Amino acid sequence: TEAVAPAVTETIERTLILVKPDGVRRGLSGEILRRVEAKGYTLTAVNLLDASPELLAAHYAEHEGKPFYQPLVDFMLSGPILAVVAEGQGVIPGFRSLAGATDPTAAAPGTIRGDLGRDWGLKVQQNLVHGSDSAESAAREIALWFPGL
Ligand code: IDP
Repeated sequence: TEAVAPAVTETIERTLILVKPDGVRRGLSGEILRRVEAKGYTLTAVNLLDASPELLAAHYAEHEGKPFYQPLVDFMLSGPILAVVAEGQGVIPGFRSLAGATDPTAAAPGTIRGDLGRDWGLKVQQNLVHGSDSAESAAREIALWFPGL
């Protein structure tokens, strides 16, 4: 009888990363993706696009009605966004950790927001990046930004 290798089912974890318009405008896309790759994650899809209001409404549905919602959507419409799917073990919390705290003024040095960001906006935190916050969000957001993937 042949030895049967144990079935190692590795779940491929994926997250959606967005380099927001401030990051693209400031020429930080390469630096941000460099940090993601240097951590050991793999980029599996990238797309530079001008997001539509409909896409942003779906993406930020959970924030609808909050005071920063409309300024946030307007900011995300202000220029191209680099949408990226990154893959790797623990990539969802791992990228959140690389990104740092939502408020770039408070974000720790060593993080993307802490090293490269500061609060450029009056009504919205222009904090360079978005990263999915859970497996459910990642699946939902990847389907929105990369239909067909
Ligand atoms: P996250 O991007 O760190 O996950 P969320 O709470 O999901 O933060 O908020 C989405 C985005 O909305 C933030 O990245 C930031 O750009 C903006 N935002 C969140 N909270 C505030 C706020 O209190 N004032 C202004 N902008 C905010």
